[in-house]
Amino acid sequence: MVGGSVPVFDEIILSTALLNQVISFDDVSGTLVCQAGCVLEQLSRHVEERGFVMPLDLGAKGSCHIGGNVATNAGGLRFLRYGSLHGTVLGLEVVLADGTVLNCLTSLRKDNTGYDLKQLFIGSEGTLGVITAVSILCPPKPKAVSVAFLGCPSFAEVLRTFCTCKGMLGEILSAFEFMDAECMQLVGRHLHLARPVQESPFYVLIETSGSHAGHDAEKLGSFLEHALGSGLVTDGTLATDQRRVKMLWALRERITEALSLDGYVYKYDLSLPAERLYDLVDSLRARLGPRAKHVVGYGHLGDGNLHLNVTAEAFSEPLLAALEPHVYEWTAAHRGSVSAEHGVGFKKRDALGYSKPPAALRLMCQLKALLDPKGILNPYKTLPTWA
Ligand code: 2HG
Ligand code: ZN
Repeated sequence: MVGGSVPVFDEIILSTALLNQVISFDDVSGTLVCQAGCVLEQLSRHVEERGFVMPLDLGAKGSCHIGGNVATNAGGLRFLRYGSLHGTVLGLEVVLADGTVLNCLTSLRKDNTGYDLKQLFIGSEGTLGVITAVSILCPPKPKAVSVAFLGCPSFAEVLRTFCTCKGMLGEILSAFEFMDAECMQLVGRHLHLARPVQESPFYVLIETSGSHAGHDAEKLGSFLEHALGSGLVTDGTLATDQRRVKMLWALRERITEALSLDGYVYKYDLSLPAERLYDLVDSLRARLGPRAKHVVGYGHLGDGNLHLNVTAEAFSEPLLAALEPHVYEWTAAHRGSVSAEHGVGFKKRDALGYSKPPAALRLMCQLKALLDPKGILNPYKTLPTWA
């Protein structure tokens, strides 16, 4: 997405793939300690066998490493329920630029001993140190998971559905995702996934996870009755068995893949106030006209995170110039973030100023100079070009 892990000039590539051992799992607290090269899906299986789940889940789970997830502060599909890795990571082992092994691999929930150093490395994209091991808090595995896939007549109804949902489902709500009609057309066209509900301008995927299937079903049932009865949603389907839950999730999780089969993709990952989240998609469609094949909006509405993607037959400078800096200026004007969950990497480093004040950028550069004075760790990434 942002080229955070892509070598561009003269880098040496380190692989942590052989650091793939689970070190320990405490089944009272749910704390997993493992090496950085463990694949997320394998860790998920490991903790699920013990009655827990990983606090993060993302489309790339079959190949991504936990060390990379932490280094990039990956968001993903469980963010709404379990929050950011800044909260769930309890400790890290990191190798610093001078070779020092910084062992902060604690498993304590509370440790208020001055600066919380591990936070510096979460989301630093490997620019301040190399994460070699992670201690992470896993919540108990929910006993019942249900997914509702609904069609909404407009974005205003998507927002109202979200508010209603928070009110009526409360503590069992674990994901609230949305996608527009063009996303659905693209997953249909390129991946042959069937639309599970009537055609609508917008779709939402709501997941609930709880400890009592009967209790969750009752709550979800009365929410759906209300949503359908009041016109918030025009059609919907509900899944509780694992196979159908997965099938409904695939419609949302595989949008990225469908887009990549549509042509060249310009990708933006923005944090915006939920009420204004879709305005940018509408206004870009009008601005770009037939120059774009598709302008789509989808994402983690529950986290205020829009994935704005524009497809075209091929890369073109004029189209890029119509997108940037417009998208960033629009985001800054609405006090959003130019990178919600995918980080800065190589591509976004000169857009940082739209989301961070100069004093914050200076401090980032000072930290980089302190921890990596020779600039050997993931060079050309994360920090502004002028740094
Ligand atoms: C998702 O939520 C990913 O599907 C990818 O974060 C977003 O490709 C994208 O724009
Ligand atoms: Zn995402």
